Amino acid sequence: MRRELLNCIHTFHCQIHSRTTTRTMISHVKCRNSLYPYSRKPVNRLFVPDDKVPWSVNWPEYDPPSFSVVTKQSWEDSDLTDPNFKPKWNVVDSAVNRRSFIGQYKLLDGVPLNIVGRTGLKGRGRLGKWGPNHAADPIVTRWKRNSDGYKVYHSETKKPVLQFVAIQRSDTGEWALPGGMVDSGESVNETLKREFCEEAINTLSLSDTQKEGISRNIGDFFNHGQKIYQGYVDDPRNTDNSWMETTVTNFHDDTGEIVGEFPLMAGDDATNVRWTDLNHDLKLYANHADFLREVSCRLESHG
Ligand code: RP5
Repeated sequence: MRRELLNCIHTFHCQIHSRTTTRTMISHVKCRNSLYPYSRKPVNRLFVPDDKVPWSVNWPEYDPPSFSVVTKQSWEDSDLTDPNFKPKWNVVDSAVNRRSFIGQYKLLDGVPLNIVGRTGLKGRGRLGKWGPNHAADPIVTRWKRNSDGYKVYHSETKKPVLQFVAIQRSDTGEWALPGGMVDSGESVNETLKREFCEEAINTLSLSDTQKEGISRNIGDFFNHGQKIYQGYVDDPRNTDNSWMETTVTNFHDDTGEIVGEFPLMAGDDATNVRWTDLNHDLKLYANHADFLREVSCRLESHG
């Protein structure tokens, strides 16, 4: 009875999910009403109730604090008051993608406005770009198997258990997908593979010959992904003027003989890496758990 109920809930959830994913799966919770993450001094956001999120809702007194971290890295946008900085919004601007997957974002006094709505904080926060900051998130999956190589089925739902590669972020300590920013001029496919290799296999520590070997082995695997989502990320770093967007792609190793056999080693921005069982109550960075739910529905796994 309990199994039937669980399966029924899962099926219902998947039906709802398939109607809402990719275009409208927008969550805007972790970037509101919280302390801004990992700042030396606490940065408080102004409280933004649900009904005041849309910019179209009149709120004349809205005057949130401002916070921007300036590191002077080459990929970082300059201050908008810099006369030499002349970004072109809503287009690909000299190899920097300033378009949003959601649509045209508006500007207020020349400053981009968060495409989803208010966050209670002005400025660029810790993000490098004003407006959309584009990332790519690979979801690398395999079936959980027992020591004899047979798939493991969940005792209650009787569905096969899926495992995915998760990394632990060095900044917040939260578990997350091994994603990262799309570099200027880089294709999303290149980012997906590069970020997985850097964060989950630690290719940055390998010699060029070792890197080439790995690249040959997993190159083909990374050419056959299933796009899961393109759009806004509910990232705790988002502000009223800077926000994360991502392309999420699932790379599934059905036999477990390709990437499933790879020795994982955390590298770059990751302090830990592991194969993680997919479960409905996973707590992950930003809204990464939403993306995994979609994969679970598509592959009909437990979760
Ligand atoms: C999230 O931040 C994205 O989904 C991606 O996982 C990540 C990219 O930022 P960094 O890990 O490069 O900081 O919003």
